[in-house]
Amino acid sequence: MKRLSIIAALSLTAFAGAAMASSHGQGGGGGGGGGAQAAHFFEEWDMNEDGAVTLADVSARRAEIFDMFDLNGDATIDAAEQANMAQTIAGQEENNREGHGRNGPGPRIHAAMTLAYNDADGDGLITAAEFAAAAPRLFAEIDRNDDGQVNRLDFGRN
Ligand SMILES: [Ca+2]
Ligand SMILES: [Ca+2]
Ligand SMILES: [Ca+2]
Repeated sequence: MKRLSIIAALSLTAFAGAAMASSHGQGGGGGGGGGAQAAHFFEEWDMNEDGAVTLADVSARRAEIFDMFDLNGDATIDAAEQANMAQTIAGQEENNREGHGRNGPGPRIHAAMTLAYNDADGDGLITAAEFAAAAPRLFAEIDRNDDGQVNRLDFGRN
């Protein structure tokens, strides 16, 4: 299971790299990347592949992400593991700035992986329980039209 998640993360990185390469050198040709960006989002977050991302999908995917970054498997993401996570996110953000991902939920999803977002008891550690508890908050942020699912209607300019 953990192995699968890591492979998924690696393929995500590869995808971002390819997107960066293909858009490199173009100015800010707005709008064009929306379709690919949405497809990528669903590929990663629509866990039961029914065409919509629900709170259940987000919770399931975040549980996988937690396991992926909990390198020593102690159900806590400690400072060292947070540093690794921050580095991974920074790399993805950099790719997104190159032309895809600006209008989608990516930045919010990344923000929701930080210590500040998840550390409810302020002890500097992100426990599995804290990470799970933050999922509904993230979901409410990315479900812009508040219909209980994130779909293409929730992608857009603002
Ligand atoms: Ca789904
Ligand atoms: Ca850990
Ligand atoms: Ca904590």
